[in-house]
Amino acid sequence: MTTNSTQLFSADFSQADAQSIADEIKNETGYQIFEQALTPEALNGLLESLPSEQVLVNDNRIGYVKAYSSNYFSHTLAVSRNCFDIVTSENIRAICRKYFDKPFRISNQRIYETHTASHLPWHTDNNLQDGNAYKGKHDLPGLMFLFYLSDVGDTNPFQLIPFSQTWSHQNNAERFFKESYIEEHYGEEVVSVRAPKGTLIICNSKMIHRAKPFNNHAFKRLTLLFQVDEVSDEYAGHGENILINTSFVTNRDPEVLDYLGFGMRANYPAFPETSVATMMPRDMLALQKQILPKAIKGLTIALTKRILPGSLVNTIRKNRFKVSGN
Ligand SMILES: O=C(O)CCC(=O)C(=O)O
Ligand SMILES: [Fe+2]
Repeated sequence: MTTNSTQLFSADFSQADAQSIADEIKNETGYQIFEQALTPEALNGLLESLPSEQVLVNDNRIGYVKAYSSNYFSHTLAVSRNCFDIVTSENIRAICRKYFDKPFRISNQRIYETHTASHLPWHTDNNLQDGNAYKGKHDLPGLMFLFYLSDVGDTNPFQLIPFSQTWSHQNNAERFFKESYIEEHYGEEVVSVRAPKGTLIICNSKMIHRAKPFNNHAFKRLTLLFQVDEVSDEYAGHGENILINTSFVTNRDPEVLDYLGFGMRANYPAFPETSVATMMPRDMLALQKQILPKAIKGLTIALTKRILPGSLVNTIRKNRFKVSGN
């Protein structure tokens, strides 16, 4: 239950045995799928809690960023109570508890929209970084949780290769797998997850997966993804900076705080790295339209203050004070 007493998960997922899920992911196929694991209320609540896709400039709120064709909302736990409740839920942590033999923590989380132009090739998620840059693979146990927030059919399903967590290390020198190699050797085994929104996919982080490439500029898939990795001295600082709204942390059980990474180093910046330079021309144009009226207002005020004599500005201020009383 959340603070609003919304039932987060379907009976199917709530009642599933955490040990069996952990065993399947660790020792068997490497993944589990729960169709519509989120209840419609939880899904709608989550969608409503997301900020608008407007890019924020000199604004203290936290919103989406644009990395070329894709939109990312990288600080879900700072903004959305609904995301926080899902990510820290007892059901999710129970699976982690059974899966990990050692301490574990969230190493990243985000909501994003896939786009036809940004294709991520076959890969695993047991990655190390040096700042923003990919540095190589690690061998720590890890879990990847992915919730579809859009209905997914033949266009852009998440794809995985069952059991690939047992042999993916053979390619550890490379970040990605060659399309032709996967197609030739494992083409028949690929599982494409066509499923309604609210569906949860849990994978071993060493499993080979990708978002199936697609060619439809109008299609967008909204997804919540987070990853939980074992904590290890060898890779101290492994994980992204995570911002959290402190008012969400109503359960201060040490297990929850450790899981969120309180007091632990996190050396990676939030993904993805963006600036105005990673915006597409149409987004830059939309941004100009958004900020131009405010920029003109700000400039007019600044100019007026410069032109008018100081005594007159003070008189106007005093009169405003009298009228508004503040
Ligand atoms: O959204 C997807 O289908 C996969 C995303 C993914 O694998 C990743 O971001 O590492
Ligand atoms: Fe991935």
